[in-house]
Order: sequence, then structure tokens, then C-alpha cells
Amino acid sequence: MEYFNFVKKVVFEGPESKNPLAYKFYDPERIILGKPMKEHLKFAMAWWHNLGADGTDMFGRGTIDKSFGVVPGTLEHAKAKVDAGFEFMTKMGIKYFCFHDVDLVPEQKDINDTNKMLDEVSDYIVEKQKETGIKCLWGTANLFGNPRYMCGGGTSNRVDVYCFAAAQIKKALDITVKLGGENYVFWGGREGYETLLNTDMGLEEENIAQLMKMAVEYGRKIGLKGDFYIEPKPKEPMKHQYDFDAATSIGFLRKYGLDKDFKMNIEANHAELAKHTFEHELRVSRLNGMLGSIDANEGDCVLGWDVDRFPANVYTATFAMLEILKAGKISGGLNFDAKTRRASNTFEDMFKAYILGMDTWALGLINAAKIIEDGRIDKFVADRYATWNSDLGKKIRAGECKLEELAAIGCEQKFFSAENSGREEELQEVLNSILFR
Ligand code: XLS
Ligand code: CA
Ligand code: CA
Repeated sequence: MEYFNFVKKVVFEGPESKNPLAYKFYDPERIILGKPMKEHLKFAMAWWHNLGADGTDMFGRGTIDKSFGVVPGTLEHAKAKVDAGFEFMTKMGIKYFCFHDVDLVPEQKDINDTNKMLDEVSDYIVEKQKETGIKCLWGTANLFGNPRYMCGGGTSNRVDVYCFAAAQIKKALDITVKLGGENYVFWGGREGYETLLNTDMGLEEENIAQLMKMAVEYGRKIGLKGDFYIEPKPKEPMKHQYDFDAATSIGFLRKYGLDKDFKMNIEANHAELAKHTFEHELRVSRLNGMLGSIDANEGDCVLGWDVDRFPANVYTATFAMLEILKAGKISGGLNFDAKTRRASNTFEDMFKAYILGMDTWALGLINAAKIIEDGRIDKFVADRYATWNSDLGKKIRAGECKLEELAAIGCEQKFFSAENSGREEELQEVLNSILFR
């Protein structure tokens, strides 16, 4: 059965094309900085939004029918989603997908029944992977939807709930490895708190660290070779989320000795919710050797919550690509954790949304390469710190100075030169002249 018969294959037609079902900028074979675009941009489809989200919001029912011709909530429907997903990825030229356990099959009353369905559906996915060569970028367990997790999974006040979380993580790891998944994600859905009046924060953090240690031990035992990721998010659903941002999460990983196995999965919309820029979160991760993967989407500053829009902001994609290029190779890719708006309710809109996202990131890559090749901005930054290349600067950086020595030098200086403009506006103009020439 063909679900999307309005298109055979989405191909690159160039910026002049008026065809809404063609790439204008994503040209997989085009060489940028010595590598084809398709190698720089490891795009992935998010199973949950693309095959699951039907436009439901707090005020109304779904607007797009994702039953794919069968009754939702059945095994047939889970398999129809596999068919639709693989048709979509093949037609788009997308080589990876990401999933939560409960995206693949509907959760049953008894977890053992859910697990049996997961075995069957993942067998079916393996067949499709053999036919198409499409791979799994990462898997994860949904420890936030079921009411049992209302007070957290790994940070629950109850040990029985914690064991349910362990059961789901174990199975999600099994399925990830079975699908050849490269990495595994922890997003701390309900892992946080509403009020300290009822919360033992120290115990909760120790417990989730322990759960992560056990997950690493098990994952390595069954053959997971890639990285574990934490995906920081500051709020929503909980008022205080333990994985607030990259800096907080990295501190947590180091405290509990998890930093060798874990990296960051940075989502643009989550960075904005933490009142950071996306590129800030990427830079913090990169500088700590912890940039693992990206959830490619964007927020909406007018709304201010987690809206998971498809990325359209070329400046943001440009700054993000600069960080990714400077990080060198990352273990992950660009997962479109994004959904079409409620009123974009056709299958054509799903294709157009991915085209928008992929073209936006292609532009980001093209622009980031131009900025690097131009060199003016990197040079400005290097020059701005030039005094640190003096003998004194080098000595301080080598840790060879005492505070008294520097204080004496400081006191000898009679005035402070104000010739130190940061020239932000000039740099913005340089940036525009590079991007739009
Ligand atoms: C929710 C998160 C979630 C993670 C995976 O805000 O983005 O979808 O990516 O659990
Ligand atoms: Ca995400
Ligand atoms: Ca999100």
C-alpha cells in the first residue's frame, strides 16, 4: 500500500525551483568543506511526531488522520506506521529514525504484553531496514506518559515505580540494539519536582544516577557501542527539571562518574526555554567534549513553550552548524523532533515541513562554511584576546603566576585604556555581508 502517492521522490531542484515538493538547498552530493552534504547532515525522522502526532491540543481533537487505513491502537496500526514511516523516509532520502518504545506500539495494561508487541513490530522494522538500508539513530523509553510516572521514573519516591522504569529502559535498550541503534537517550520527562515541601532532591538525583549506571552497564553488555545522551530541558512538564540545561547536566554526569558514557542531545526549543540560545548550549557541550546529537526544531518566542516547530530560522541554523563543524565528528545527527502546526493537516504538509527543515539546515551548513572560509570573524575573536599571547599572558595561562605578582603589576598601571570595543554591530554587518553576497 502506498500512503503518499502524490510524490515519488523528493529531489534537489535548486533555489529557482517553484516545486513545493523539491529541495531548494539540500543537495546531498554537494561538497562542502571537503565532504558531501549528506555526510554533514545526518537527518533523522522522529517516529512520535511524524507518525503519531495528529494535531490534538488542549482545546481540541486531532486534525490529521494518522490511522493509515487501520484501527489505531492495534498491532496492525503499529505495522502500518512502520510502512508509512519507511515510505516517507525513502521518498525523502532520510537515512535515520529515532523512537520511544511507546511510539512503536500502543502501551498495554500489562508491560509483558507491550514487550511482546515490541518484539513483533521490531522484527518487522528489521525487515524494512534490510530492504532500505535505513538505520536507527537512537532509541529511548517514554517514562513520562503513563500515570505511574506522575512523580517521576528514575526519581520517583517509590521503589516499585523505579522498577517499572528499569523494565522499560531495559526493553528499550534491547530494541535499540536489535535495530542497530547507534545511541540511547535519557530525556528527563517527569524527572524533576514541583515543590521542595514534598521532595528529597538529593535522594532523587542519586537514584536516577544509579539507574543510568545500570543502564550503561546493561547497554554495554548487550552491545550498544555509541553514546548515551542526556537531553536537557528546563521545564515542562515539571516546574523544576533536574536536567535544566547543558551545564547543569554535565555537572551531574561528572558528579556521578557518568561522563565517559554520556554526551548531550541538545534540542533548540529546550535551549530557548532555558533562556539560552541554541548555539550557547551547543558551545557549552562542545567545550566539554560532550556534544553528542541534536534535536532539530525551533520554538516561538511569542508563545514561549515547547512548540517543536520545524526549523526555519537560517541564522540559528548557521550558528548551530558553526558549532557542529568546530566540534568535528559527532556520534549523533539531526533528529527532527518537530511537528506540523495543527492547521497544516495534510500528508503533503508533512513532506513540506521536512523539506523546510532540511533546506534550513543545508543553508546553515553552506553559510557556516562561508563564515569559516571568510575567516574575518574567527580572526576578530583571536585578535580580541591577543594580549593573552604576551609573555605575561602565557605565564598566567600556564599557571605559573602568584596572585601577589599580578597584583603588583596591576597596581603599577596608572590608567585603563578604553580602546577595547567589542564591535558587535560591525561583526553583525560582516556576517550579513558574508551571507548575502
Ligand atoms: C520532549 C522531548 C522528547 C525527547 C525524547 O520535550 O523533546 O521528545 O526528545 O524523549
Ligand atoms: Ca527532543
Ligand atoms: Ca521538545
